[in-house]
Amino acid sequence: MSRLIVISNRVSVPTADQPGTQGGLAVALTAALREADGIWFGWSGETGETGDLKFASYDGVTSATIDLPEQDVEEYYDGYANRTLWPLFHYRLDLAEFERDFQGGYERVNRVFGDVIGPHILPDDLIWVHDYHMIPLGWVLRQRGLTNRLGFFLHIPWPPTRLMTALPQHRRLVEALFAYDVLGFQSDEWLETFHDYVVREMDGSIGENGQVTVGGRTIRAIACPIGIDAQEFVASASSPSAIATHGRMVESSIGRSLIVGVDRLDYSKGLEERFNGYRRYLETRPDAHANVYLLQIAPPSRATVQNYQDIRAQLDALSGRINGAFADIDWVPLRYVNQGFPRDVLAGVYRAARVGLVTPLRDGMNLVAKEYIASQNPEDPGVLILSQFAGAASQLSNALLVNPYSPDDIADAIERALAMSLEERIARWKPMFENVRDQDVIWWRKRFTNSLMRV
Ligand code: ADQ
Repeated sequence: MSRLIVISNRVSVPTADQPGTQGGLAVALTAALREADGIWFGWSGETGETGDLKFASYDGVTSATIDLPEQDVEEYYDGYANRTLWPLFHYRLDLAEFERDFQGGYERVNRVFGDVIGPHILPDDLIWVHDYHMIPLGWVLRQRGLTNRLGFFLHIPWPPTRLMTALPQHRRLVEALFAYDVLGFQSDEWLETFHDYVVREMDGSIGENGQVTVGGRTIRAIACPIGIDAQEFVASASSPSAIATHGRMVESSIGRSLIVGVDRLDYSKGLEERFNGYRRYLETRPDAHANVYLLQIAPPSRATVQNYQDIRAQLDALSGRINGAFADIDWVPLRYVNQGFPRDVLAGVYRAARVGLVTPLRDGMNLVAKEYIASQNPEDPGVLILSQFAGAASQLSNALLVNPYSPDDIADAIERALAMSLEERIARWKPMFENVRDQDVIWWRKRFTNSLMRV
């Protein structure tokens, strides 16, 4: 059996310090790494001289990390990954910064990764590279003479061609993808926009079975939507901690319906637009005031990047204005919490919420939507309101799909969700639950690695 090698910006295997699971991706990949005697490579998250790889093994899983010098972190991670590619791939050309130093740092770090990882690869290893931080790594490994089967999965959207061409040297970046044998995208939509680029900008062609040919090179590009660890979420939702959280939520809401949002604090998640939609709901339905409240959980992320500081300040101000305008002596319409919670607590919150409000402006997939569905009580499920621009919308088409840019759309959907009969709630929830359960994170991992093994 071939070993599995996973490479991503950060490594999230359990360690002796943090033995608990680290999220769905870690669950899916660590199980595979354990079975296939694999290694997960990545950046340690620390700044310092690069030095040698630091290997660690815990519970049958090996990880190997390097530190990165401060300049690399600034140019590669804060710079090209978070200030160039992330906004551009989320259709935010207005926020994207194009600096040669960023691109230089990005390519340099990818070369460093290739240099330090290359010697640890055996000829038969399957190599699976993750996400926009590491696009050129496959190319670097090929330059080092590796002939292994190489796969790449993009967790975020693929942007429309006309946006992509705003990136200086965009073709160089996309050409590097042709070093891989299999490319995975979250949805058909992102796969199609990738095809469009290949045809328009590279004079390539799209064949059967996902084959994409440019020049003399043919690779496979597939849609492979990521799932959650559904079993674990279902179990979490009835764990003692979830039940205690559920009780706390119900008690504190004194008969009011809870609407919940859970997101990393990021401009792609549409939080400002969501707050504006909720405000529209409150403005236009004064009778409903005493019956609802919105709990928005949003732990800060990427706090060293200015745009993230800006969005945080805007949301602080907006949440204050909404509460200032509508709160009563015994009611606060918006509870806005900037902290992370353990999984079972989140599951309890999801279960207590009559409405899950998931309205990103663009999202590769969006796992919160799936977690909300997995956590519901089958006898009395809540309603998912989901952005039509999330990758998850193609699988969760029984949600109330909304245009997240429209405050009226969001306000109407909230009204409809709160008024929905039990019969309709069950009829919508059931097929979504089956999808989340069947196309879970293990299904996703197998779909990708099977495709790679067939190369
Ligand atoms: P993200 O942009 O981080 O992921 P998402 O898919 O929603 O977005 O995943 C967020 C995860 O963080 C969820 O598992 C959620 O439970 C967790 N989380 C959020 N807030 C939390 C809190 N307060 N406390 C604890 N946990 C919290 C990127 C892409 C997505 C894609 C994923 C996976 O942007 O589109 O779905 O990768 O491929």
